[in-house]
Amino acid sequence: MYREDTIAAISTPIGIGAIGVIRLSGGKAIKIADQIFRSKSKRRMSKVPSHTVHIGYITTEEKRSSSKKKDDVIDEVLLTVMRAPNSYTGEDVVEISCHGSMVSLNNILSLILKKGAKAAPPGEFTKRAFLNGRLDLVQAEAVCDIISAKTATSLHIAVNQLNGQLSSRINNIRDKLINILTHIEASLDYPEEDIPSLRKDKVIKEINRISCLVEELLDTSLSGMIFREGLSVAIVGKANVGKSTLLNTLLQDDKAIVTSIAGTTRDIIEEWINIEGVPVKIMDTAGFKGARDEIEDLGIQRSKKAIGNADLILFVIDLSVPLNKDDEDIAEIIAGKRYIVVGNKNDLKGVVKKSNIDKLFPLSPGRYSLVKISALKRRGIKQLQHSIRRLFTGKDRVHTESVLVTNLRHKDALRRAGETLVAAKKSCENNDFYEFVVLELRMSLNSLGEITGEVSNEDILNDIFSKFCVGK
Ligand SMILES: Nc1nc2c(ncn2[C@@H]2O[C@H](COP(=O)(O)OP(=O)(O)OP(=O)(O)O)[C@@H](O)[C@H]2O)c(=O)[nH]1
Ligand SMILES: [Mg+2]
Repeated sequence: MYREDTIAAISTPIGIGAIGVIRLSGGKAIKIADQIFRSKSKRRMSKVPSHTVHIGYITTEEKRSSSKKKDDVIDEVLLTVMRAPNSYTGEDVVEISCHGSMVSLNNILSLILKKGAKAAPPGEFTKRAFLNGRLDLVQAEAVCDIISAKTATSLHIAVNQLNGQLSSRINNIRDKLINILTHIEASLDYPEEDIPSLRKDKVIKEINRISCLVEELLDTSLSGMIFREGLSVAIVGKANVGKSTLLNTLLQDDKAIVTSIAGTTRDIIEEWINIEGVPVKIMDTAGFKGARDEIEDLGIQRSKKAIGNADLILFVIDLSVPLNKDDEDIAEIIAGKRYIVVGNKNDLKGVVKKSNIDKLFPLSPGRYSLVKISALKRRGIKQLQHSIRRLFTGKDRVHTESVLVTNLRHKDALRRAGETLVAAKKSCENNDFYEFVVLELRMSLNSLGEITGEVSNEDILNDIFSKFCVGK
């Protein structure tokens, strides 16, 4: 069992709320509760059963003289006792729900620290849960993802991860690897024994099967990471094509100023929206236009920067006026990026033909996707949203029951596992010694073990848990 000092932290956000929660975990948690808490039922917390809640007061007890004691009540609270090992951290845990005032929370926390607890660094409770075997590393990371989930879909994927669905897929692959390793190693250790002789083609077939399982998981990582981290999408186009109108329509809010004057938007406006479950940071940018003043120049520089940083460009053109040099300039700038051409003002009489748009992209005529909309009349918006989601997460709606790799750390470890599997297969095919094959398979096994935390080191753990909030 992982034993260290007793830790404490405020687990609810800074600010005023109906209630605030302070958490304590460690060997002295319940003893400290007895020192600072007076229950209305006069029971001592060291005597109460686990998983019970008690009403009472947090008090500072000061000795005024040898006989007289003065009790200062800080707050009336509910105190929950959860004993090891059946708690979040696996240690004795006490949770104090007080009134959600920062004064009350801070005073109770200071009192607890005075009684010998240590202020918990970020993620320390979850780190202890991991070190005590209550969660594996993938599940611990899911806790962080649940807290920061941006859409219901992201939340669903993180909850599945906390339930151990990704872990069990990884463990299943590891078991298969261990099986084949045991078999090869046994034949190396006891060549004369009666172990069914190793057939090379069988080994290769099995490594292939394992490789496919790793690849299947890796294939989910693009969608997975997008559901977790979100996409950044820039709305770009020449002045007056309706970029800000499109932003407002997507937000269903009048966030950006819209006028018929070319050059209305000067600065980047950004907001998070939910597109079919994908969290999207959408950016409205200043329109490109030939003649311009100093402010417009600066705005366009910012637009170019936004193009550079975005995962996807919505290149808005106005279907009701002829394309011009500004459209050509933008097409050239975005050529190397992922983009969708958005033909706006489809409610007006159109003058722009497909062949005109093709000329904007001489290197890839017809290979772009074009969605015609009317941002003003809100037509074609659903189709545009669908096209955005499909570009990144494939043809079908993502099955949220399915397992997705959402985390760069997991993706990197899977990639390394896949590479060493390929190397192991090559060694087999080249008739290398089985010792080499074993070495490569062991490297794959280690990479997979890093994901769940079977194999870990202090640096990896510190890096992961430092991203958590204090009190989690
Ligand atoms: N008929 C029609 N008019 C539109 C549509 N979308 C925008 N407009 C009009 O086009 C004008 C310019 O719209 P904005 O949204 O400000 O255009 P913008 O691209 O943001 O312009 P800048 O910020 O100046 O670059 C406004 O008068 C809008 O009402 C549309 O789908 N149909
Ligand atoms: Mg604008």
